[in-house]
Amino acid sequence: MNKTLLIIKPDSVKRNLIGKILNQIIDAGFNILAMKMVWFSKEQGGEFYAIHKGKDFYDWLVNFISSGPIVVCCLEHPEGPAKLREVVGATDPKKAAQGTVRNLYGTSVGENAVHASAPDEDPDREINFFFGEKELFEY
Ligand code: DAT
Ligand code: MG
Repeated sequence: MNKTLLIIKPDSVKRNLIGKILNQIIDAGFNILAMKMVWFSKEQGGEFYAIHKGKDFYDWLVNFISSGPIVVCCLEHPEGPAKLREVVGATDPKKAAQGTVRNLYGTSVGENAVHASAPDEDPDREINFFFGEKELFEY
């Protein structure tokens, strides 16, 4: 089983969408290995999104991700990060395939409901950012 990280972003938490999003993820065949609600400081948000430093949307993104509580989940699925990206849909909700999380719940390219680790951008780094090895449940 391949592990990946999902974050339910502040827009979704504020709109009470945690349950709907988790249902959709579980229905797609993911196991939840660990999960917690956290509220990032600006510093933590900036460190998590360090890969985007220098981009024109970086300051906005760091402000947004630390604007309210988020729900962070370590997930596993035989097809791992690639499968989660498929279920989540394209970054811009307007371009996200019908029925994907971002199509259903995203409202703009920035406020796009969830984060999902990119398969080629070190999902393990993102998992380790939040969870220690011993915190991950084994099914
Ligand atoms: P993804 O979240 O699909 O991996 P990304 O890694 O390119 O997308 O960007 C990270 C986040 O930054 C994305 O979820 C929302 C925000 N973002 C990306 N492009 C943006 C833009 N042009 N304007 C505002 N926010 C943007
Ligand atoms: Mg990304």
